[in-house]
Amino acid sequence: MYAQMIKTASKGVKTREEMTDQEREFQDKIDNDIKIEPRDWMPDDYRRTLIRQIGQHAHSEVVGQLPEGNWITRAPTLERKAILLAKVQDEAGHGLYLYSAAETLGETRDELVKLLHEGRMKYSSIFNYPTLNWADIGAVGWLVDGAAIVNQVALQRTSYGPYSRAMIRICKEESFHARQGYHAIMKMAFGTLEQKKMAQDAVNRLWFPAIMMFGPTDAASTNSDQSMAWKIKVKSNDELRQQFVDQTVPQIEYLGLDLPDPGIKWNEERGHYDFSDPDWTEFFNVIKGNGPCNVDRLSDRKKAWDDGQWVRDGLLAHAQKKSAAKLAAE
Ligand code: BYC
Repeated sequence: MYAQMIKTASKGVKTREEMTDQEREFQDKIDNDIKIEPRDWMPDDYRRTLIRQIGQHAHSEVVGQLPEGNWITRAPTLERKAILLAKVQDEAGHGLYLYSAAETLGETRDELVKLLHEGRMKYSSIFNYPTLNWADIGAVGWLVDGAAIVNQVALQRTSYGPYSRAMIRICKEESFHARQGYHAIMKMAFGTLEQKKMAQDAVNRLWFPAIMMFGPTDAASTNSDQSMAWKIKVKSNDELRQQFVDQTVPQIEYLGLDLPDPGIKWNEERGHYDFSDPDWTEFFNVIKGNGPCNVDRLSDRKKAWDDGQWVRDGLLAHAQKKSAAKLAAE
């Protein structure tokens, strides 16, 4: 269904006068913070935007397993290995909650996965960067999951019931993820000189990709106006990015690391840290499929999907056999 509905930018937000009676009634529910549930009437564009965002979010959780999964066998201790294994498994669970939320909108998981594999749906830009060493794994947990939490805490209040409820559960697990990442990077930052250098290098490389996770600037964001009017998004890309910078800079300072951006400076007047813009040309290039790892990530996902076909076939055959036996017994 979504494949037929795909389009890139949302149109301008309708004024109340331009809305039909049904659309006005829908907007009133949103304005009064009444959650929209699967069987409720909703505008086609609301449904499409949700399928796009939730589908993209689900894909990010699943593709996001790759850069970390790659390090499970090379974790430095048994304890770190067990923690990383649990975290990476959680991400698969997050993907499942989110694909299920998208299914309540009438879109199947198989169709969304197909669109991902055909390069017709996106996933978070951050997972197109490599994890070169163990310090990167700490930095991913701390910065990437940290950025994800900032975004997802806000999304707990999103207007679509199943998405909001999935977020509440995901946020609980996500905070463990960020803490384990900070703990791992802390060990390195307070470790030997060589370990500290590795931690610094990881932060330097991952800082800008992490702040790009919040999407383009509000001025360049094509979907924000409508998504905020429908409270699919409750905070803007720039607001969330600022919140992340404000909470993370003191953590970098606590670690005794250098700030990864010379533009980071406390602004007394604004009550926030100033920071430099990431390279937006790089961002748009990465989301178009030209980042350092896009090709590998997609081919790894396709291989995993194809290799798992026999498991899906087996489960389906078992379920069909069970329901046939149940019918025969009735
Ligand atoms: N990467 O109009 P905008 C995790 C696209 S997983 C790629 O502002 P929107 C984890 C955007 O789709 C956490 N594309 O968009 C997992 C749009 O293009 P289309 C993942 C991006 O949707 C495993 C265009 O740029 N979190 O943490 O209003 C291990 C214009 O943007 C990105 C979520 O998915 C990006 N970063 O706002 C470890 C959160 N940013 O679709 C960790 C849910 C923008 O029109 N999603 N684009 O062709 C959201 O909150 C919103 O979708 C965004 C973007 C804030 C990301």
